Amino acid sequence: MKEQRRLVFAGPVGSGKTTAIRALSDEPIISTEALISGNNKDADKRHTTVALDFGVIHLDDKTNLQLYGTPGHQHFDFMWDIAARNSIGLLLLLDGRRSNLLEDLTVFTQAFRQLLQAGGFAVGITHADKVQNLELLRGQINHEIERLQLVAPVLSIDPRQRKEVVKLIKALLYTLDPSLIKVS
Ligand SMILES: Nc1nc2c(ncn2[C@@H]2O[C@H](COP(=O)(O)OP(=O)(O)OP(=O)(O)O)[C@@H](O)[C@H]2O)c(=O)[nH]1
Ligand SMILES: [Mg+2]
Repeated sequence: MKEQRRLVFAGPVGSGKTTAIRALSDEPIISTEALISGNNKDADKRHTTVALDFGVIHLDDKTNLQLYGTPGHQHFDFMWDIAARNSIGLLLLLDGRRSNLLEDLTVFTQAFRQLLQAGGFAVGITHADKVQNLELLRGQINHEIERLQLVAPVLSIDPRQRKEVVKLIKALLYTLDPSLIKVS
């Protein structure tokens, strides 16, 4: 039986968690998406995760990296704890378009604080193509991470591009266990 390692993707609605897992997974993902009702400002975004997304990367003959995507809606935050159980790290995707992005950082790091005490942590800025001053934003995030007494690499990534998400995963694994960096 293969050894299973688990990584959790978290972040606000529309930050690209499901998109990232879809881009990464070596097998078709299992997702629990529901149609968003009412007026939706983002024309591309018609579905939202209501339970969990599940994908997998076959690292080698002996190890699988399981990818758990959580719902962005705080309404479903009980799933955050379930996903965090037995995980080795948190990939937090922050939507660069959001004016309250730093608040998101606080909310999610607080919610996943137990995982962060023992596990790895990396932050991806998504929708970076729509951010005017990316370096300024990255600086603010780094500053806030320091203020929260946390340590994390911060990279801007496009979750639709597998290579970019892999970069973020590698950054997380590097801080945790460099022997796991077999994902390509
Ligand atoms: N242009 C652009 N589009 C992006 C980027 N990141 C994500 N998207 C798009 O934004 C949408 C994100 O949707 P999801 O992947 O469903 O987001 P999610 O984080 O799973 O959202 P919830 O499940 O509702 O919490 C998709 O349509 C992506 O194609 C980016 O960096 N640039
Ligand atoms: Mg989703």
